[in-house]
Amino acid sequence: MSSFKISLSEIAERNCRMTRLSSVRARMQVEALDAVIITNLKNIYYLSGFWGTAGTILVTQKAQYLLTDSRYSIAAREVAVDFDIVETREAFVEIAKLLKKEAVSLVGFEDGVTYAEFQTMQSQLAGVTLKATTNFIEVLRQIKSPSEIATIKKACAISDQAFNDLLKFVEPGKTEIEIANFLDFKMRDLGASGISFDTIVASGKRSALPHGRATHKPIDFGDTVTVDFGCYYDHYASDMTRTFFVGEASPQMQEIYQIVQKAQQAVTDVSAPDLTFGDYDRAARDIIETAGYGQAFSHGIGHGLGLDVHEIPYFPKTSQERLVENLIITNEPGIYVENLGGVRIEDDLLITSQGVEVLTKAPRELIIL
Ligand SMILES: [Mn+2]
Repeated sequence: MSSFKISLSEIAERNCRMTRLSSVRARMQVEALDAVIITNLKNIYYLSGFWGTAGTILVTQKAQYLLTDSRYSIAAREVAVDFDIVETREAFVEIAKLLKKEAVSLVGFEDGVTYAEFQTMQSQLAGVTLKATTNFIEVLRQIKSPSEIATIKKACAISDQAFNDLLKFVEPGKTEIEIANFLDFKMRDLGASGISFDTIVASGKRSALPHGRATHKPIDFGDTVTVDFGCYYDHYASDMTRTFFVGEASPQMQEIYQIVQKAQQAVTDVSAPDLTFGDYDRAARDIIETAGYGQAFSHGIGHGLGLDVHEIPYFPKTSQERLVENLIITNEPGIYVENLGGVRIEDDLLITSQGVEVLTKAPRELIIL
């Protein structure tokens, strides 16, 4: 072992990545794969710590390789210390050689590859059998490590602060795009590397659009305003939605708000290890259906959150799968009434051994600015 200093957090990270590789090999064994090719750049980061626009990982039972081109090979050697780094612009030509050397026959690849990549693979890896895999790495990514949890908490804290600042910025006359830009800039100003998806700002009747894109429409007195936004902090996403009112809120919109808030709180309250995915959805849907707005809650209750802003798990209404510790998931019921408006409240939840920790903390009570 060399004598250069390595911090405890670096050791923890490295151990974590080695554990991930062990999990990959365990899954390879279950599926009788001799090797697996990883092309999804976020999955490459997850396994190796390497972040770039070009890279391919090959994992065999004996070794792990990271193939990238000359723009990235220095960075790759620095971070992916447990990988053999191969500098090339023809990853699959090199992979063919490595597979031949290890006498590999059945090779998994990720089904998210483009058709062009698939054709290249087929022609350059002609000597082996290729087998498509679905969510091979994403399955592992569902359970977050302590450092991933800490990073996502920072991303959530940035969103919280941006929202609190936004409440002082919004007034009649400001346009939806101005509001979106304010949030985007604020999150970057607070240390985010970017936004995790195009910021949604939907005001007035447009708030009935669950994913209304921000337009040049000015905010009017009496408008309902829904903002759905998030950032990337050190590669990890946050995702939060709040609805508020400007000037005044009609009795019906106030009623809808209270129903959504109650439904959203109910989901948080029941969240704990062992709750079925179906019951996670049901906690909100029961309340919204009983209030007569069942048809107006037209989407799922939430999704996983991590390197991607939307990742597995999702929560099909009939799923018997169960929540486990260290999942990070969203809780986002909504009610949308055409020609009136809509309300959605979304938080990011960490499932803990005891129950749940709400990572997004911006106010959820009805706000009239
Ligand atoms: Mn979401």
